[in-house]
Order: sequence, then structure tokens, then C-alpha cells
Amino acid sequence: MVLPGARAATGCQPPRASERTTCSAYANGLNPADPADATRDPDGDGADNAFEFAAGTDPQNAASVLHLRAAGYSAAGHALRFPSVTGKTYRIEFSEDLSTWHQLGANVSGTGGEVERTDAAAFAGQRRYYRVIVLPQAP
Ligand SMILES: [Ca+2]
Ligand SMILES: [Ca+2]
Repeated sequence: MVLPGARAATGCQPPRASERTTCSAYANGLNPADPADATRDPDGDGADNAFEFAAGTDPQNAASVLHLRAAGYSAAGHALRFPSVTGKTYRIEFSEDLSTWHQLGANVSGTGGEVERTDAAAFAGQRRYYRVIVLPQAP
């Protein structure tokens, strides 16, 4: 849906980076002039529109959402997977108390597919919490 005053969703190629946000938002059926749009979750995937925008996921598709999941434990450690978006950079963190967080390995560049990383320092029976963070893009 293209809202009044918006450019057409197809062929939308704004010349300046500052216009990309508006163009992308309109293309996704959102209204940048409505601040309440940021906290809405029209696809019901649990990620609000502001988070979906930062993560590069589709705010109109519940299957498109950033989530970290455990992918099993082996002698190599705990495997973790998440769907990534090309051009995004992620940091996986772990905590043993949900208070102090530590970075797990190097930052991860999005591939457009699922990414897997292993926490080799984790051992069976150990309780660790994990989270994935989308790092801000350089201007
Ligand atoms: Ca959502
Ligand atoms: Ca979504």
C-alpha cells in the first residue's frame, strides 16, 4: 500500500540516504509521520516496528524476525543460530546471571541466511543465557 504523499513502493530509489528510511517505511505500509507506528507489531511476531526496522526484517511478515535459538550441544560447545540480514552486523552475548553480559567471539556479518556460532567455553549442565544484538550501521 502506498500512502498519500509517498513515492511508489516499486522503483523507489531516493537519491539521499536520509530519504531511505521514509521510502522503506512507506514500502512496508508504515507511516513515518505517525510516532505510534514504532511500537506497533502488525505481524504479531513479538518484534515492534522500530526493532524490525533496525534488524532489517519485514514488519509485515511474522516469519521474518530476528531470534536466537539454541541449536544443540556437542563436545564443541553450545551451538546458537539466528537468521541474518545482508548488510547488518550482529554481536552475540552471553551471561550467567542476566546482569553482566560478555561478548561471544567476534562480531558477525549478516549473510542473508541463518548464521551459526558455537560457545566453545560452555559445558554440559552449565546455565548460560544468550542474546543477539544488531549493531548500529555506520553513517
Ligand atoms: Ca513485528
Ligand atoms: Ca516480522
